[in-house]
Amino acid sequence: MTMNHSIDPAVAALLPLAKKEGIATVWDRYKAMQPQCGFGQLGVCCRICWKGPCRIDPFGDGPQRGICGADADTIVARNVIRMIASGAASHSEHGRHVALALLGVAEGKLPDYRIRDEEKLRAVAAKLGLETDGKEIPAIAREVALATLGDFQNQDHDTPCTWLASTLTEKRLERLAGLHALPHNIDAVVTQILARTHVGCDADPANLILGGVKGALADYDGMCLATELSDVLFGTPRPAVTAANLGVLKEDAVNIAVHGHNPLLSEVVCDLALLMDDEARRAGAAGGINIVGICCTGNEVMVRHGIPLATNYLSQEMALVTGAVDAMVVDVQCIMPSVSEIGACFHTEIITTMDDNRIPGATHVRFRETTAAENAREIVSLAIAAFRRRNPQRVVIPDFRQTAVVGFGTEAIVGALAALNADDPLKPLIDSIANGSIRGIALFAGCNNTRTTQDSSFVTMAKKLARNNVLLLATGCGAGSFAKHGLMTQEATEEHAGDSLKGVLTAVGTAAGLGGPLPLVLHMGSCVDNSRAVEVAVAVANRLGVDLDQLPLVASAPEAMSEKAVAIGTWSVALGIPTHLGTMPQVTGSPAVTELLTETAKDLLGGYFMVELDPDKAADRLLAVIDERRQGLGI
Ligand code: XCC
Repeated sequence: MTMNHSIDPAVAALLPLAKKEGIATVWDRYKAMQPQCGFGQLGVCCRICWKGPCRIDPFGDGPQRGICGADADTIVARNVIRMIASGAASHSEHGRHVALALLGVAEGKLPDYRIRDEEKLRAVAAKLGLETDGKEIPAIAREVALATLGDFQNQDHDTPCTWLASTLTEKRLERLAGLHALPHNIDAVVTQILARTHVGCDADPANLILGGVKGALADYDGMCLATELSDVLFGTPRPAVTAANLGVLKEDAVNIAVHGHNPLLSEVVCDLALLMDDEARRAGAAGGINIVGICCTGNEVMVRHGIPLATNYLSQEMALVTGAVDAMVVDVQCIMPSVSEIGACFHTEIITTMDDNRIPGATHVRFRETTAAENAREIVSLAIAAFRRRNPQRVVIPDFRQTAVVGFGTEAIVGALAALNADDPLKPLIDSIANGSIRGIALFAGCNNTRTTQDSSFVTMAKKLARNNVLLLATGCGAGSFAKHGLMTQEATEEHAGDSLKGVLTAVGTAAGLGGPLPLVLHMGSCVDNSRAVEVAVAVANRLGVDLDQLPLVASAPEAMSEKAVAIGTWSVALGIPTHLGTMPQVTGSPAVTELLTETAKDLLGGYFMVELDPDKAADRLLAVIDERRQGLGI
């Protein structure tokens, strides 16, 4: 394996240090894992019952059926939709947590939280079809929370989830209803996937995949409500200038890395850090407390409050290798269990906070919304105490940080466009697409994966697409990649955008008071914030009177890794969006499932998966798809 681990210069700077200290990283473990199981890679290994494990011989000489009789198509389909169920469960559990918090705030039970964006609350209520006239904020919040929780409780199969039904185009809803793919209840749909994939149940690959599509749409519903209600509680993203990469750690400050996904924890830690800054200074930290983000928690606080991003998924361990992180505070999802072992090599407190997400060796502070400030105070105190134990001789902060202009949620994008046309903000965007100044739109999402060189495909594809005048949106660890590599700057627009795209970004950015163009890639937020991109697309589609599968819009997850990414990719396809994967999905052991996802989906849904591991070729394929869509629209 001669592949480079990462194009991130901070990673390159720290890997030799990790080696010298005898610290194993994700890349060492990846190497030790080679060769990886070929059956697993093809998706043909079944571990669903204890007669197994069974695996299908991909070459046809050995068994073609598992002990129960399931063939490769059944096994692959079951495996992939179980991944979707887990992804949907993860996003939606996060969403439920936020919805319950909103209810608690509305009922005056959570003194450490408040509604920070009343305008957004009213907008959300209107979107859900709730009457708000003459009602006080707590009453509206309560109704919104209850309507949202209905998406976890509704037992009427013919009534689709509220958020889904109020955020997609009519045509899309009809199409999905025709396929019986509209979820009525997030929890029920996740449960149904687990039930139908139990030994001896659904064996029809097409039927299973359709069940997976429904699960993926439940995932969309869960992330949509998580995003929108988080805005209500914590503020809607606004453009802000901040920075990314490990150079945002400070030698003279108590460095607290917030890592995971759910803003309910990180927001209160940020609040408490402000209040406890003096305490940190008294402990000898002249720079006070420095909060930095990792993964999607990092993206959440970055787009809302301009908190710098330390790094994205694959290099989370590197943050610890700097010896400068005093506490890594984690909640849920994408936290490598290895962090506690690496933290123990230093003075770093690894603090878990959620009772159902613990890591051996970490300190557990039981986080409750009812006692949030008290819990956050304990967390920050642990960080300050750890700072006192920090060994300055072991601190190596690589001097890499890039400016990042972030915070482009739907409201911010529409707000910027309104500077050009206050009466009809979407018009400048639509005109630019119609006249070809913007050739198309690409949403970059998804993770990092050891199977590719970290960040490399993101950067290669984005530069090529931008040169070809494609407007770029990003979320999750994809957004982290762009932020770390300086592509969320005005300079990047000057350097990499094609002439007509540059013209549009400059006109909008200048009118919006940015004193120059919008950044080359617009940071929309965390993974749950992919729903923001859908919101923009739906607004454009409605305005044009077309459906989503007619727009020159594509999505790409060049380094997809997690079950959540499988769920997101699948709803992206279900919404009609051609969706590129830059890592090989574990489905190719079934020609039937592969065909369903890459070909049949096109007829049924308008969207489909495209797999291309070479980023340069992937960009070409996306451009071709964009042009095909433009032709279809006659533009
Ligand atoms: Fe996790 Fe969201 Fe993937 Fe990053 S992008 S590795 S899921 S943190 Ni969501």
